[in-house]
Amino acid sequence: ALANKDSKILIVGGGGTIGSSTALHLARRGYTDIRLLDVFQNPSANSAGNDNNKIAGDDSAGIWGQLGTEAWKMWRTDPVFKDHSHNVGRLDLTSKEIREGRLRARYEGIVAEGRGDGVEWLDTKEAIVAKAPHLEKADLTGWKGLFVKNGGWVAAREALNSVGHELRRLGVKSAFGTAGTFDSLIFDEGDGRTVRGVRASDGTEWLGDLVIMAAGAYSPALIDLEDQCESKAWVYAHIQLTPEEAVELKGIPTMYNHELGFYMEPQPGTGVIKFCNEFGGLTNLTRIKPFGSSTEQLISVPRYHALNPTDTIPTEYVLEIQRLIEHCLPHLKGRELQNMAMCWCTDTKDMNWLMCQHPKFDRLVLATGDSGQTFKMFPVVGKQVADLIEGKLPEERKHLWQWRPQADDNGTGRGGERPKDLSEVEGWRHDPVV
Ligand code: FSA
Repeated sequence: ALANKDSKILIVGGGGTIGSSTALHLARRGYTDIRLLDVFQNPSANSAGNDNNKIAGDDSAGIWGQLGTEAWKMWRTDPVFKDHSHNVGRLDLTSKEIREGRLRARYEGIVAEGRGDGVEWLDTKEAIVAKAPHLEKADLTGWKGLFVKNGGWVAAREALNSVGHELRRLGVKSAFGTAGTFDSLIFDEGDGRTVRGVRASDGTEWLGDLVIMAAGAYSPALIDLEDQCESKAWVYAHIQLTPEEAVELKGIPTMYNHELGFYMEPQPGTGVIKFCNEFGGLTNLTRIKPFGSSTEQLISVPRYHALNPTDTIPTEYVLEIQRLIEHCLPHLKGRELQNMAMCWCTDTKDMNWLMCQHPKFDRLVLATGDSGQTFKMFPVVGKQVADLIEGKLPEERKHLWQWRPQADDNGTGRGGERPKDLSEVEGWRHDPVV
């Protein structure tokens, strides 16, 4: 084991999804000295999880399937999570053959694992409309895909907040602001290898027996990950519905189409509906020297909305979101798009987490590499980190999430073209004139 119940544990990025889930599991297991470090307190304004909603559900096969089943069960039953999940079902649709093949393989995998009663393959417009009557008038030519019964969406910000409350109740400590902002690792005298803590950007030194780096999209900018994680922005826009419009869309299944994008039922209470187009993400390539690197590297560094509140989204994605709305909900065509923002996640090349000990620094555990998977796993992601620390993580999972600078897109990842960079797209920057 990398720690015992009395070890001092520091979690860099403790205000976000992976960090706070890790703290929750460690605290529940009786660890007594956990400290969250972050710029913002939970729920961190920099976290991609700090959002109205996220897609969730028991929708996969294999290891992700095992995790998804367990996560959805916790979303429905655990007192910290259960009020924040909405079991309206989830559609995962496409009109492209390659994607259809992958979805079909996923469906067959789930059936082969004996969980076929939780999914349905939708082959026709009628089958899709039977699940989502609001698509009755939409052109669904060629659309096929999966319906996931045990799923829907989760109120992400609320859930992050709920975990934050629970962490405080359990006595987890924290430091935010400049005292919580990572600057560098502290090592044993002159050794450069054995981690003894974290130096914050204001010079505060936090000593610890184990450091967990769970800084999400900021991870590759903070510490040299040898090109294993690339952070990218995805975007959203909101429409304010009238109460009548909101009632009409209440309880619709989460609608995801791989070419057009996705939306979930309007937010209960406010009638705000969120729309996202789907694309390969946007980088913000910047020349920096992360801790542990001897040279500057070109690294995609998040440009967080909370710190750049006048940023909106590139014009081309506004158009794509409008196309999604026009295709699926034509009665909302032309409505004002509000609160447009980019949020930042990090991808590995094979779309599996990076969750392992750092090979160059003892007592440093990495817990990052979201790859579009993590919020639905919020209740269980920290359990994997806790298992890793306790030496209980099954071999197969250890292998999947190991340090692997040699890994490449194995065909299950996003594939496609290189993502565009913020410097190549227009319409998002509205810096105040000074
Ligand atoms: O299928 C899903 O669970 C959707 S993941 C949600 C998403 O917005 C991605 O579609 C996007 O590409 C990015 O990974 C952020 O997360």
